[in-house]
Amino acid sequence: MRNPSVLFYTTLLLVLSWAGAPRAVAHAFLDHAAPRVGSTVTPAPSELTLSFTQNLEPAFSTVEVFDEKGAKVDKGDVTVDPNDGALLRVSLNPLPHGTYKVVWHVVSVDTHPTEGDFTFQVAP
Ligand SMILES: [Cu+2]
Repeated sequence: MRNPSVLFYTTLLLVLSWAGAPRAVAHAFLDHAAPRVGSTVTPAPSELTLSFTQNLEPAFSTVEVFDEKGAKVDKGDVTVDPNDGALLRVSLNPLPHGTYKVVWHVVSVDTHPTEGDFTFQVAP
């Protein structure tokens, strides 16, 4: 009768450590973007994509792109990719050369909100 008990508690411990460890770091942080954070690109991109470290809640995840004067230059059609729940997409208006600011607010599937911003440049 002793061995099944030891097995049970060993298994319980393994399950708890497996379940607990990822949860501690389970927020949706920006993993990478296209255009890349801080990059200079040419030609102008027609779409911005943000790839996060965790799947997103589509209803509460958004991104906006602004030009140097603060005018919004994205088309407002933010979607989470149907094939990749961690990928946020938005279409961009034709962008002249200049600096653009990306501002994102997302909620991961574990309900934790994160936000951030960065810039990229379109070369002449
Ligand atoms: Cu989280």
